[in-house]
Amino acid sequence: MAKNMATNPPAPQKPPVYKPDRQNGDAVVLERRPQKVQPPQMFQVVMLNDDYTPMEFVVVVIQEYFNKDLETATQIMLKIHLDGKAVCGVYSKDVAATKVDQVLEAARKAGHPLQCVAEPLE
Ligand code: TYC
Repeated sequence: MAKNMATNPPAPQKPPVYKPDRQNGDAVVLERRPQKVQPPQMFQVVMLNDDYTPMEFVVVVIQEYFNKDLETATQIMLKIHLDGKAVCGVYSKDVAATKVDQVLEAARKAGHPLQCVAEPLE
């Protein structure tokens, strides 16, 4: 059988690849840019003393909403009682606001005047 070169498809053409010629003044420059993303602002949730809320209630609230064990919660409660206030935890803005809402709602339901606030850090 005679060879028929016309039936063979042409070899696929590769596109030209651009290669920077570092010998010829072409340089690849990777710029170091200053970090633009700032860490989120943090808020401390501060609980305040009063003369009426029972100590046991404050300890339970600190355990429940600030994930502290009994001993740590008792120490924080006593610090509030003696100093007038103490930090229960540090969180992002939304989480801190939620903690404040949860504490105020639990106090309101139980009929205690317990107060707590979120304060920005820095
Ligand atoms: N001072 C309160 C009492 O003697 C106890 C107390 C502690 C209240 C901490 C509020 O955030 C508080 N019963």
